[in-house]
Amino acid sequence: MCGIVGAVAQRNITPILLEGLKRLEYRGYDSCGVALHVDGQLQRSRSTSRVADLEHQIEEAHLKGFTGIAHTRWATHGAPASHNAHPHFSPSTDNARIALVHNGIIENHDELRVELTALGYVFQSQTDTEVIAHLVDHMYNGDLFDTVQHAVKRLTGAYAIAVFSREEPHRVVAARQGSPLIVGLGNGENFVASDAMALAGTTDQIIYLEEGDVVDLQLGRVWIVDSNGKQVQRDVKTVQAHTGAAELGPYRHYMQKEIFEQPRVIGDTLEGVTGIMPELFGDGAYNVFKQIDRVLILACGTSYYSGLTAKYWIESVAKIPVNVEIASEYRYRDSVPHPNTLVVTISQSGETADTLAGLKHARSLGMEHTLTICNVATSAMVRECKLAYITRAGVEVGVASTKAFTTQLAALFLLTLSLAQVNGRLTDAEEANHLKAMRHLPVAISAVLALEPQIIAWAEDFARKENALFLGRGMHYPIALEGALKLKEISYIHAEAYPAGELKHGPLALVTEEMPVVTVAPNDTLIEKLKSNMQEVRARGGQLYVFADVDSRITSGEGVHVIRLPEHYGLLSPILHVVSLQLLAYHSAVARGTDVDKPRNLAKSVTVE
Ligand code: HGA
Repeated sequence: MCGIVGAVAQRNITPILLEGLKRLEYRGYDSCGVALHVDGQLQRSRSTSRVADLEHQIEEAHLKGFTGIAHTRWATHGAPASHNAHPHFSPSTDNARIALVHNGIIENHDELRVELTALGYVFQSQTDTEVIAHLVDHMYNGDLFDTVQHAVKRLTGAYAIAVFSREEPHRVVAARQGSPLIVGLGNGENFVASDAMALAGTTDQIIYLEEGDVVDLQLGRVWIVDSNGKQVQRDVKTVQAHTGAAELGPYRHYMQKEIFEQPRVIGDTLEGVTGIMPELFGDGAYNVFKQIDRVLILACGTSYYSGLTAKYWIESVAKIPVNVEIASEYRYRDSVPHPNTLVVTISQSGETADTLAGLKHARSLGMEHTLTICNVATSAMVRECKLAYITRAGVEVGVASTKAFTTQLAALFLLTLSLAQVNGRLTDAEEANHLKAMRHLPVAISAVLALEPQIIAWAEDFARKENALFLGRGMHYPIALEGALKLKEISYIHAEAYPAGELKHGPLALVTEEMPVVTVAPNDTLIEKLKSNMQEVRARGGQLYVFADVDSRITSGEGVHVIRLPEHYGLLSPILHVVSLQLLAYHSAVARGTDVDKPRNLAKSVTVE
């Protein structure tokens, strides 16, 4: 969350900074801003609207410069207001010497604020970031690189920062600890950014900074020191970053486009998989899979639900016990580690701060067998894990994850089969059947997408509700959880999901005629139990909205609305059922007129705790 771009060049850099911000907007969109070195002064423009508005302001003000920094914010400390937008200036707005942008949280900001206030600094914002700007100004000794190296020693918490000084017009200094930051190398110009995508089209020569690094960017030189102040060489990688999202085409929102891309991206994710083998996850996977006797999955949000689905798969097919943990909880709790654990992290961006910290924590407990399911091959998560499967969902713009989720499920199903094979639990015939089913997934998903008109009709009803319940059983319980999450994050309708058997233990008290109850009803071994749970809802007047499989013998009637999925899909059924729930959430949000691709208070990539 929060996106940073900075540049030192011999040409006007505002187009580069603005383009970078547009590509980083997925990280946060509460506010944005740019600061430039202009004729010996620091000048800044900030907006609480989108980057397009900032661009307009900058054009109007004819703001141009050769050195500068820019930021798109997801507020942690202080409201998303103009005075809290980055860049922050020090010592004051009128007499600025230092400009600074930050991604992360400074945990000792209160005590630093007290100290700096006593020194005469006047704070203009409620952010934790502003303390860094004043601290750098206070410690400034004419050499910004040296100053920042000393200043960051006073910070606790997480940061990626980029800073420049009025007094050193051709220099930007940046540092990272706990938040991502890359350097882009140009010809007589250099750049810094939160990710390589921000610089696509400007440079593909990328250095991934490591924890504790401080970097000095000048026109013809990039100098990096590690946390001990020792000069270090970091590898330069040629990175073909995606240039962002393609055109919307016939779709109204990126989320809708991404839902409809699922047949293709699942096909892409499985492309080249001609047989099940551990090496799909990297060299050495066979040995790792042979050594482990349990799996620990760490993830957050939607990725956590893909992990929960995988637990059902791995335990029933590979017969290996699986524990799925919310990464932000796992990292802080006392757990019982075991060296024979395969630690699996799941993250779309590969940057999720809590999941990265969970992984680090697991390693510190002696669990060295690590594997990630990730959509970004160059991400920290992939670099940190020994094994990986890179999903090929492509760039996902909508904040509410759709195609990233289903491609994760496809990868996790491959993991299930690979573990089963190494564990002696996958016959050749079973392998062939599973592969056939996986290859058919794009067609099967397309058939679910064709249900959109019926789902739109339901969404009209949902748009008028303030609450909804989602029910599922077995491996469709995590799908119900994901459906409820989708609905709440984009339509702002309060939604909760329960395993259907839990209803009578509490949530049934909420059921009235006003309560829509979405039921995921595949034709599996639990269908009769689920039908009884549905009766319990009907008996209390609840309105059932049932996604049933074609052959599940559930019929529409008073208070029972049924949409039939075209086929029953066995173990892969969660991948089909979630698509119908994505469409329901999407169309409910559209009917309510929300900002579907950028829902309030959220961001796409969660790089703070
Ligand atoms: N703490 C800073 C930066 C927030 C951030 O990195 N969000 O992802 C602020 O609130 O401005």
